[in-house]
Amino acid sequence: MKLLPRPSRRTLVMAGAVGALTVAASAAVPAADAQAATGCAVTYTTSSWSGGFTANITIKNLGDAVDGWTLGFTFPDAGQGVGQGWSATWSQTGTAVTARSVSWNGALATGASTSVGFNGTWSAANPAPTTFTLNGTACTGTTTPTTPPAPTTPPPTTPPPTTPPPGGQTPVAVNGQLRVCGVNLCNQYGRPIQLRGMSTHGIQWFARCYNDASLDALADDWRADLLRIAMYVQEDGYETDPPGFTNRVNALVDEAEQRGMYALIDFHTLTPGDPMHNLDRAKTFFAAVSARNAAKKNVIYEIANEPNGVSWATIKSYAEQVIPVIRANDPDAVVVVGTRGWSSLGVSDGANANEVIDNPVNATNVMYTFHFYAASHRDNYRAEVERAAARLPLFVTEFGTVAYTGDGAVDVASSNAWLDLLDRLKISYANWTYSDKAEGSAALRPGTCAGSMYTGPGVLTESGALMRDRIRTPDNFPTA
Ligand code: IDC
Repeated sequence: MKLLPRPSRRTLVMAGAVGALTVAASAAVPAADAQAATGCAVTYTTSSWSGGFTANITIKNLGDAVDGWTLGFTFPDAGQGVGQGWSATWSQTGTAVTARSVSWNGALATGASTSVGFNGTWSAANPAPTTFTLNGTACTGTTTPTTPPAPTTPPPTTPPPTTPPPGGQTPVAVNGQLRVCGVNLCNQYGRPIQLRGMSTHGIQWFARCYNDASLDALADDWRADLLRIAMYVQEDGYETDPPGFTNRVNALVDEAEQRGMYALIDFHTLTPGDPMHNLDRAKTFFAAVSARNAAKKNVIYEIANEPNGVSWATIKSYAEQVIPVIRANDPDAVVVVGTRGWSSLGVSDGANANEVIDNPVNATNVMYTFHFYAASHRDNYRAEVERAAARLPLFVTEFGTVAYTGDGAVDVASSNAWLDLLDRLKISYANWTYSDKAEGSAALRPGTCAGSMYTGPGVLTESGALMRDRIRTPDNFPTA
């Protein structure tokens, strides 16, 4: 397993409850002082790079239960600013920042916590705020002074925001609520459609790549129909902070919705490959996201990225336990189920799609996942997809133009052969990845996400240029 280069991380913990004070560095939220009538503890963690940062904030209510809250803090440096935020309504006046709770996280019982965050900018320095208030009560505490990392390059100049008014109709406006009809994904008119878009990289590592400018570029410049939100469960993902990752996914669902794109919520299981290892987590996660997003038309649920080392029977059993949790809240949403052998329809395990055709998941409105990496998977996989597509609704929720490692050279011929096949069969797809990781599958050149430009020559890799060319052609969605 390769180690990822990580941005610098700092964690500060501030706690206060009627004089009680806990200050620690790199620690979890301290235990609550339950006797306090008002009080709060806040952790403020940043991942910084030159000119930008992501802040994740956990708010713990140490006082009586509240129904609706306002978090306040002041940036120490005049050059610090809040950009895109999530899980709260953010505003800034001068250096004073306010975050107001939103409908689903306003109720905070005594001892309960919630997570919010934002992508920010800084120029001279990026010190953490030293004082936080919750509903006007100071989360009293002091922080260890910290020195921000020196900028490695001059801060980029920020171009004016690129949020053109939606020109024409967006994919979600045209197609509305989707459903499976026969072996196809169909729109609100019952007509088969194909969605073409991009997958995030792991949101635990590449949060900085998903901001207003990058998502505007995906919707307007790439004309993508679909954003897949890859939420790893292991590898520092969901299991480390279920409420925080749930909030991040929900915020990205909203970002996609605002731009008229579909959002594919990917429960990115990979290692271990048995989805049953994460069954309880899956039930908790999907109960939360399906309740919160039930009224939206743009959400598709992908319940297990790549099962591996397990039988189809086990995957089917997992699906039949998770799908009812989703249906209880969001009865009409499409659910995509992973398949055996890293979602190869069993082919990478020496099997084939017959095990699914002969023993499908006992649920309606379900599709099956197929993944490929063009430099590793060629004719025999294409033949099986073509054969299976006549019998099963397929969704290519992830594929790469490179080798299965996610790295190496783009295989242009194989990638185009695959994309021609998917276009012909109207199979929807998301390409791995819309990120700037230094690996062949990433669409953005390394360093792109540290800046604010996501369009124009200069930002795309070879894979990114190929995928943008394929994705931005007209959709011609049927409307009757
Ligand atoms: C890879 C990423 C790589 C990261 C690794 C971590 O490209 O940067 O270090 O995950 O596990 C998949 C998986 C997907 C893989 C991708 C490439 O769904 O998580 O991403 N891949 O190896 N299946 C086949 C290939």
